[in-house]
Amino acid sequence: MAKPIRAKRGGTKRFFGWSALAGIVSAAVFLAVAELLALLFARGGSPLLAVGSFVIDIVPQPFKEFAIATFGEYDKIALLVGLGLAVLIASAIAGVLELVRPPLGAVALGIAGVLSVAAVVTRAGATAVSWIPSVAGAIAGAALIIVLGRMLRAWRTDSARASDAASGTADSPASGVARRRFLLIGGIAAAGAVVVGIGSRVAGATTSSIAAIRRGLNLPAPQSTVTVPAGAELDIEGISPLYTPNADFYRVDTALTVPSIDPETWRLTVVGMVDTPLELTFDDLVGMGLDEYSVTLTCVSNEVGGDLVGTAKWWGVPIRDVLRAAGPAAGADMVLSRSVDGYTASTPLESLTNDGLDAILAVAMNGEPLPLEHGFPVRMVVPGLYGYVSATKWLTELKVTTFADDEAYWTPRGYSAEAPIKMSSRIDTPRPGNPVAAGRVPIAGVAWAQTVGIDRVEVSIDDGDWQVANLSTAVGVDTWVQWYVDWDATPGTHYVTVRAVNAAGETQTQERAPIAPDGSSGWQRTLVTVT
Ligand SMILES: Nc1nc2c(c(=O)[nH]1)N[C@H]1C(S)=C(S)[C@@H](COP(=O)(O)O)O[C@H]1N2
Ligand SMILES: [Mo]
Repeated sequence: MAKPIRAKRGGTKRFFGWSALAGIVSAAVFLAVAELLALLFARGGSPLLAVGSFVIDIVPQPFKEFAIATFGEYDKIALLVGLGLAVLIASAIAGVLELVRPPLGAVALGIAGVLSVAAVVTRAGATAVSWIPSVAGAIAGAALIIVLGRMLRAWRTDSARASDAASGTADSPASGVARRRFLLIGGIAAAGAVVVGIGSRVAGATTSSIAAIRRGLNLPAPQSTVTVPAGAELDIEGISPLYTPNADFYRVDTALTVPSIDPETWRLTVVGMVDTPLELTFDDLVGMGLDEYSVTLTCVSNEVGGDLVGTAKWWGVPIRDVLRAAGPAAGADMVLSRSVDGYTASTPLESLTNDGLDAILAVAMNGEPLPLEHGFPVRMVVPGLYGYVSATKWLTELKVTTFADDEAYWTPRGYSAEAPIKMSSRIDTPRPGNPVAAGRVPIAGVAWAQTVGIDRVEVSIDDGDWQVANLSTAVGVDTWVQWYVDWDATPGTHYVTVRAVNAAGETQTQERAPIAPDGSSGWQRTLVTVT
């Protein structure tokens, strides 16, 4: 008769499920212990964040572009969810291994501990104690998986005995003891891990103290402010505002958590090929006198027609003044700027020392201290260069060096070491997929050619003649301009194409280029439906 064997098989399957759960609970205890210790005394020792940051640094470029294109601003959340799923699956497998081949499950958790130590100690800002949370977490997780594995095997033995005796009936009273123990210990561990882990992560992630310091920060008024001429801002529904509100300003960076920096302890060091290495405090910097600058920032990842571009009024100090005090040595041609999170950018020295170019150390954005996610307390802003080679947020060091000797974060990852912003124009309205009613319809948008200025914007409807658009009055060459044409829209579908001409008389290139290695190009052409 086959019945007892079938019953046994079914029982084994059930234990696979319990063992997978035991693995997941053990991994949760690993992470919870590590998060708690990281919160208490080893900031930056969080294995989940360190491994996440490590993954961000090593994933191939096309994958990163896919992530940004698919998840946009939520790319980091998507990464954490993906990482969480991977941890879930791996820990379930570890649990099953511990059931069938002890102590392989514990070994797997040990390996996870080694990997997270490796990720933690190689992060920028790692300290002598950063490894402790990962090691302690791995020990706790491995101990638990061994204990739960033993209890589970005891339960299985009991239940097999019982089923031999009673031919497939449920667990005997004897097996109830092992089962209850397993469920009790596992349940307590699971609940504890959830409470401690989530509590520590939330507490660790709150930057409320720095947010409060930022709110209480009183910056001196700038010595000069930007004059916005009459006619600089057009009143057209759907066009980008001249100045992008901070809350709407695009954000691009590799930081999984926003660095929390107290301006009191912030220091900027100027090192490398200089006569006099410098160290500046926040007060030193602000004490040099702030001025207001209007600059349009652009990301190299901005596709034609894309929204990774924005304009703000920045308060800051010219970088040339700081560099002059340090005295760059002959032969230097690059400044490698470094963020507290280890991110680096390579900016041509000439772009930072040139008297005609307002490269600044910025401390305020649109009249308030830099928002935390935009680089509080100090970032760079350099007109005319894509953000990844110039706009280092959470700035902490300027190293005067050469392109031959030093390499920035994105250089070995498929992007050019030097990257001036390509002139571009964008249609803000009408938008594809938003049909408009026939009649007078404004076609409007923005165009930018930082350091040179926009001379003209031209629009073509259905590949007809180029019409010259009306321009807003320019604030300056580093700020985008708004443009519009009045269109007598007739029912049907129409193509609208835009191109710009800069103040040097050059026409925006029609040639399509992808964002890597040094920025997209081509004319935006959209399909508009008129009803
Ligand atoms: N520390 C740090 N600074 C950084 C980056 C980064 O990843 N880390 N990204 C750069 C890139 S690619 C761009 S486009 C700008 C974006 O600045 P924003 O997020 O304030 O718009 O910041 C630059 N500064
Ligand atoms: Mo960027």
